[in-house]
Amino acid sequence: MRLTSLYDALSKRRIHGQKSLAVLLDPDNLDEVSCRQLLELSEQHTVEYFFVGGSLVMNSRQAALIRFIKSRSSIPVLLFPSHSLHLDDQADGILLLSLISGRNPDFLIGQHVIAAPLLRQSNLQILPTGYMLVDTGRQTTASYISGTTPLPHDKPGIAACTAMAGEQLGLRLMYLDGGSGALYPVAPAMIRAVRQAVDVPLIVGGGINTTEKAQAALAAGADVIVVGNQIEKSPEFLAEMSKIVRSFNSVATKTV
Ligand code: 1GP
Repeated sequence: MRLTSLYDALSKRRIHGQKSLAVLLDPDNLDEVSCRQLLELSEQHTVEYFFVGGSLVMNSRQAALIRFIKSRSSIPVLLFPSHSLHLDDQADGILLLSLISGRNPDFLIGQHVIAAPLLRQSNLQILPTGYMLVDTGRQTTASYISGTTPLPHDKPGIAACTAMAGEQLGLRLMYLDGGSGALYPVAPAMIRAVRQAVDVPLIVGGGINTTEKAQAALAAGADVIVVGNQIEKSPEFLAEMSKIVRSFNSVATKTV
């Protein structure tokens, strides 16, 4: 499988210490009016990626949502699927998630087998991602639906070894996720441990709902922070998040 331009860009940003902001758009929670507002804000304030998906996706709005984004924005859309049915060729790429924190074969490899021929036919750029759910205070939809136990919040060593194994198996991104609406975000100590354990770009999300939490995740070594809920609740939070990422990047540029 050839590595893709989206992956190359992420890798280069990581090498140059450039952080990125990803906004999670959940088709279950977004109507056209709020989506339009978010797209306008994303044009005014830099956003590197839109992640589209959610743990359930109960409605059939995903295709319409992606069409809407693609008609109004050039920001890359990455699918963030919860199962093999959530493919959509209108997106630019897919975070092909293997749930390596869990021991459910269906989410480690099973869904991927079902999706493989469809993915091969599609134009989607594939980003093989080690997906790690972390316990962040309450059971999330993702851990419930996947039937997996998340990584203990205060065991950075387990997360580091899990990421290391994922990298050794050939996964090209790691995603530490507290799950949408997590009571508290992934601990900086865990982000730091994973950052030190692997070379691949590191995505961190779940429960990032203040500038301090975003700052802490970036300082600990996240290359991409993902924000969903808080931006859905207060769209202007997108501007604050973008500002924090830009301030990290301007320091990184000066020190290169
Ligand atoms: C969840 O990482 C994402 O998979 C985003 O979480 O909605 O809590 O920002 P929030």
